Amino acid sequence: MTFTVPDLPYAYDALDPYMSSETLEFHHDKHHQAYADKGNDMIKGTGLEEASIEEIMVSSFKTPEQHGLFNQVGQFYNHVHFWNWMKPNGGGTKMDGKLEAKIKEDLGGYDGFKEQFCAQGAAQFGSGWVWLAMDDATGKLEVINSPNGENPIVYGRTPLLGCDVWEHAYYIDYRNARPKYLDAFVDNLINWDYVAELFEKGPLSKNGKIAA
Ligand code: MN3
Repeated sequence: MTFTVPDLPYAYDALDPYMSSETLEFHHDKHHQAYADKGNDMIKGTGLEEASIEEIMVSSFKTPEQHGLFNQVGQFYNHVHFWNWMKPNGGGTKMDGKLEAKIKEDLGGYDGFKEQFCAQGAAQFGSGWVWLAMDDATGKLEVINSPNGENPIVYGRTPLLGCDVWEHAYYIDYRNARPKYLDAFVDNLINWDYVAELFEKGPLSKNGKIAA
């Protein structure tokens, strides 16, 4: 497959003041584009050229000599979804009823989710991500963090929501205040409609996207 960066689903200034156009221009046009370019370069000759992106991630993650490829493709994938995990006037408690009930059951409701998501995001040492993920085996929702370009897929989980906590995601707008960025992301940016859409689809390993 060829990695192509999709356009942002909103204008560069649409997430102001919580995420500036300057951040989105650098993050989308430079960082995401670089992951695509390097991924396209590094996949040549690996035998994974025809695989799905999920298969490429799972396979290259397990293969030490392909970790360089994994990092680029993982980050490419994470950012494709990251742009969709945000929207103008997003965040807060307004979400699909089924998703809301599941978050209540597994995480203690919105407040429990927010507390864990912000704490795990702040606790991720160095570059990485914080996730709301579904355990493919049990269907249970959980909040986890991961380093660098890793994501729940390589841990047998399905990502429903992810927040980029690499410094490039927030340094222009929040400097070193990662907790303030996480607070703004949860309260003002989350696109719960997209989270609900992924939740409805269920575990990736059970809907044929990746081998169980
Ligand atoms: Mn990033």
